[in-house]
Amino acid sequence: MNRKSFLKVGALTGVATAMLGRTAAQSATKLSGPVVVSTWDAGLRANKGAWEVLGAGGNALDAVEKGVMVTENEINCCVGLGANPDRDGFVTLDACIMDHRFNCGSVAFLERIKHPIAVARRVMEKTPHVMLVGDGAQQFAVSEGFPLEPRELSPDAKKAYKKWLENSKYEPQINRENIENKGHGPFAPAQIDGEWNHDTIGMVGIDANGHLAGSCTTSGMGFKMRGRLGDSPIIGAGLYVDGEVGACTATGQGEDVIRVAGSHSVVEMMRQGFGPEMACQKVIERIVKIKGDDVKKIQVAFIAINKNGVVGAFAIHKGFSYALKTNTSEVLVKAKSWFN
Ligand code: SD4
Repeated sequence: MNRKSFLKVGALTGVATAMLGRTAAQSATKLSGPVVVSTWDAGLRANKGAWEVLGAGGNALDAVEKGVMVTENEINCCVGLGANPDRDGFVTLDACIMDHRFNCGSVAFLERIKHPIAVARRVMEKTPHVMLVGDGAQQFAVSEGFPLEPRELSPDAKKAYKKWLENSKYEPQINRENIENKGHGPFAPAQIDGEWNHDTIGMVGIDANGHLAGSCTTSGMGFKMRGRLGDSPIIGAGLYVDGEVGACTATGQGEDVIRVAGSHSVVEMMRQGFGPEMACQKVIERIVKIKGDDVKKIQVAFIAINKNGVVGAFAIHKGFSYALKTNTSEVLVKAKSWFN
């Protein structure tokens, strides 16, 4: 990010950074207009998609669905059918979506469907359930008109999988140098060619009417055990929205987000009066405490927005960034972290 962008962020998030304590959070002033925020640099492009809805006066739920679909569509990105497979060579996808009135939908272990987030929304709107998984989720998607895509790895995923097969290591392994540079990637694929694969996008936002919504979609950790689910499709872990309080989404080592009901815990911190950044920090501190020395081996990050449109984030390790878009600004922001 260039200096100009940093300055813009500074101006925009001046309110946010001031909101570290309870008292300050309670007196937060409302930002004017919609706000959307999403994880990692891919979030910049996703936010543009969301803005087609928000900028035209549309609602937050449509925006967060449309926004992350941009990332699901990016063949050489990190999320969706172009992403890394599980250790048996199959891409399996997880996603969830939630609105400001506790309506939520989720799909997990879904194969051969391009837009899991859109299926998650259909689960929310067209079934009496919150979550569908595996073959059942796929069957539902097909019955809703989603095409069954070929079971074929993208060229990047093919290459990464071949490389991974050389050692087939399934241990969270940290390359400290890389974590500092790229901020992510506890599993083996992260080490390939020194690049971290961000295999998730989480997005939370507020529309012009003050309604919050959130979405989260992922291929999960690359080379995971077949059938493994992370936090991303789990309401309360990878995503949580309370229309009266705020919204949060998570990225990183899903197992450790699930353990602390991560996104829900962050929202509860905001309910108690903490600003979004401090709320994220509090839950990261809980993970740090639980993990002991092992915390050096994992990355977790949260982004949150409160009912006033104030945004905050916090990660275990440095290098995590999030994309923020408002009426006046479009920036990538480096989050604060436990380790510096
Ligand atoms: C998972 N939380 O499946 C996801 C991974 C992730 O960027 O966030 N990757 O555990």
